[in-house]
Amino acid sequence: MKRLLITEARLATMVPGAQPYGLIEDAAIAVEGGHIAWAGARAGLPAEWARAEQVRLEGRLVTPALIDCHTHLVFGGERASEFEMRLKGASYEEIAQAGGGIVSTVAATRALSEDELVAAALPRLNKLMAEGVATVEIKSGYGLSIEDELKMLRAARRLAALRGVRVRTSYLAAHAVPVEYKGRRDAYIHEVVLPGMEAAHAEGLADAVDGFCEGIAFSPEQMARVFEKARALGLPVKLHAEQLSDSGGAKLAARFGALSADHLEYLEEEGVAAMAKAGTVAVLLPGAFYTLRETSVPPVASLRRAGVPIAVATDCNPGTSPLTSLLLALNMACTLFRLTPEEALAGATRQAARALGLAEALGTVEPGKRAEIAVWNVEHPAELAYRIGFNPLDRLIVGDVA
Ligand code: DI6
Ligand code: FE
Repeated sequence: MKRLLITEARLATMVPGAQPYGLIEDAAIAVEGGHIAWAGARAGLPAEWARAEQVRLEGRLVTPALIDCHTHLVFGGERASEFEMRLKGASYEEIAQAGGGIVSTVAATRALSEDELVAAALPRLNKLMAEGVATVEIKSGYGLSIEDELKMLRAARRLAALRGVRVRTSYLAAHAVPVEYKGRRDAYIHEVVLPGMEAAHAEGLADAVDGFCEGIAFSPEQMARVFEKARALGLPVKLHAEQLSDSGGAKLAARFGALSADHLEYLEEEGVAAMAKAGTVAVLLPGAFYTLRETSVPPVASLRRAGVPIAVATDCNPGTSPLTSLLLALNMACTLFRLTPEEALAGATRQAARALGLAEALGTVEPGKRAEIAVWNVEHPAELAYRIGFNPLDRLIVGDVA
């Protein structure tokens, strides 16, 4: 098995404990067969590692590789004209009701082949990876027919092989009602969402099932039907909840033991309590908050008090968050939502891993985890959230350390 010793690192393990960021000065990380075998202060390195091949980082900061746990990276077209409409005063909901919004991206996505979708998504994926992202969640949800949803999921999976990145896919057919089902949401769920989930599962294309619980999308009762099917298939669930109003989505997600409830700008205390009890991660998406010029802030202090794990992601999508910088999302989470830089970084590492059900393998630098680390040209981990539009990544060291 290939062995590698990383030395001269300032290591932010992101393991919770006495030290902020789990920081270890003059650290060494021993890697074997793609896993971390040992990590700690160099002085304590077991003698057997003394002669392993070494990579010296000359004091650079090391963190777990970043994880973007909520994206809609695969889609066709763009929505700059909607951006212009909103600047003239139209709201997101008004545009959606007038046939714009998600369904306009559906038309553009249906028009592309799987190959074309891959090609459209690659520059966005490249941009995320250039900032230290080694795991990215990608949702369907712009196909809204069985074949087009499967096409999106296949395209997402192909990105993984093309770029050596870990992709987790979420089946999001319950994202919007397509034009051909206008006014017939229940029929859409019955005829498309549920059988499509079965087809995605049969092809091994879905790691989780997601939905959009909102007045302009699906009710908690409709989402419950979707989640029951997911449960029957053994698929974990997550939910876009309380983004534009308090619709009871977080409570529903918690009732189904969801991995995460995402957005949460309108989350109330009851939802916070339900999430805490269920261990559901709160995924905050400041890019969407910023783009929509939202004024209601997710209840960060309540989430903290209740011990709900908080993750941060880009929500990269053409409508509400045309954002391909996870570092900028961390900055926004601090400035707009008042997360601490440590919480923000945990939100894109340890807590993001949890939001994807990958906490056992990823998200911290400690023995037993996958060796997936980001090396940065900064002194202190707070700098990752502090800068705006600056990329200090030195390199990503991933997987089998080829
Ligand atoms: N909420 C969002 O912010 C994205 N999806 C969702 O349910 C927006 C998707 C879009 O507008 O294209
Ligand atoms: Fe989203």
